[in-house]
Amino acid sequence: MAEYPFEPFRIKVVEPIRMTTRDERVRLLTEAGYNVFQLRSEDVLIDLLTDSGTTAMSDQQWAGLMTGDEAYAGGRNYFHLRDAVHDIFGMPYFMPTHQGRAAETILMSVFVKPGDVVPNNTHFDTTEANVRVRGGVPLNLPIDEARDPQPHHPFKGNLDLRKLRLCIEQHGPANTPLAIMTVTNNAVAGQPVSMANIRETKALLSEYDIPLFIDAARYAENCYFIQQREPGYADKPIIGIAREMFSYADGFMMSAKKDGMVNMGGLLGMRDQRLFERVSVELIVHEGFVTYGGLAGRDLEALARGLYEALDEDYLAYRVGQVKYLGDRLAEAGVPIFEPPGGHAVYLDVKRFLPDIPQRQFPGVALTGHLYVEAGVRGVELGSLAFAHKDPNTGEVRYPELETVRLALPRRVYTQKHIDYVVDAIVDLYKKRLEIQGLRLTYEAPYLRHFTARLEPIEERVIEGGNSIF
Ligand code: P71
Repeated sequence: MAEYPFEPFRIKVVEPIRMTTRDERVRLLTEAGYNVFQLRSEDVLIDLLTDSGTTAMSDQQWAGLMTGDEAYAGGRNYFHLRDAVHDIFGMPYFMPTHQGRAAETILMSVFVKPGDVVPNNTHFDTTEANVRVRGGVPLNLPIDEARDPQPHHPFKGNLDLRKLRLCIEQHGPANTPLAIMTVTNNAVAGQPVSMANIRETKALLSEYDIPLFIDAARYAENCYFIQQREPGYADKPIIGIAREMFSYADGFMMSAKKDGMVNMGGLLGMRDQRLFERVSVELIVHEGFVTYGGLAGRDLEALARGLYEALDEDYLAYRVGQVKYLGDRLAEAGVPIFEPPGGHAVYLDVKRFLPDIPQRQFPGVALTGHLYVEAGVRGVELGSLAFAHKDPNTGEVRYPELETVRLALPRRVYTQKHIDYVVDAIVDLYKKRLEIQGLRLTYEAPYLRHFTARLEPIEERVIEGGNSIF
């Protein structure tokens, strides 16, 4: 294998990137309240904000759009999607939703009552918010190695079974309506979960009759890691690994905007017919009829095809290889990242990148802002802005263990040269890291505040040469 990931596709359609200057970007970021969610994408050179919904679809998917059947009920594309869901996930009941969080909302509305706890290897932001909105308590139970930024464990996304048992014993099975396994573990640097861990989690939950749901946004990438790293799976095809993985689950919810290879869409699947009947009611009230769930018929077709494309081994080798290439180049240059690189993104380790800025001053947001100004690259903070929360009893702010800036790679979008540009930009920024200073909030919303927050520099610091923006 070459030292760089081979891109197993040719480019048929291109989308121009608008060039910007540093001065322009300083102005734009200031207007955006130092929050890159408030930027226009046209003002970004390389957009690594998310791998969600940013996939380049294939010619087969675009061709599939033309076969869209836009009937209100029983459209043909629903049945294509149903066949794919049965084939890959083995779930007898499923429904499309417009995206992942809609599936979460519907699921939590039937499962969670105030005071319930919902354990997860680690909740991602929308799952956590959907539990909280129902008055529930989201609990994160990652293994201790998840905190270690060095590459000491092949499956740092795993759930800690000892913590899970303690949690159930402490809160009681009656107050634990479901448990979730997020694959890959997005809040833990996109790290994978092993098959053994999923199997053992299911076995433990069965003792208490608690259903296991898989948050399957990046399940194909997770299956690829299992094939590469877990003994006994090297010769198993990815689809076989996926079938085994979901055989341990009572259901799954999925943001199809990731490993569904589409720009919009979600899935909710389950084994239990009575549960399906209950969630169907919610779906029809909030999303649409069960054969389209808030999507157009053509979207269902693109998803039915995209699900298989994400399982292609040449594609996955390129996909995970591209992320690894970015991570390895940065690590070689001495930039602190979480190692090993995850499936969809490289996460900068902000506590080591900016050790002097405390979490209450949002060092990850400051770093994200500087990366945009210096290079036009948009990452996203996943740290004290996205995940800190106030303790409801004491009012004390709890900061997350990991403070990261995530560089998520859209699927099939950026070339080798784009990635090299990002590496050079971050290595340059690392040399200038002492110029970066903290921020304070000027506006925050009660839930998911990172999307809409506005911030300002804590003090104007004039750096010699006048090069600092903050
Ligand atoms: C991601 C996102 C979406 C996002 C989040 C924060 C900033 C920017 C973009 C969404 C997920 C996810 C997992 C594991 C459910 C959802 C919600 N991730 N589970 O990582 O990662 O799905 O966006 O389709 O509603 O950038 P949805």
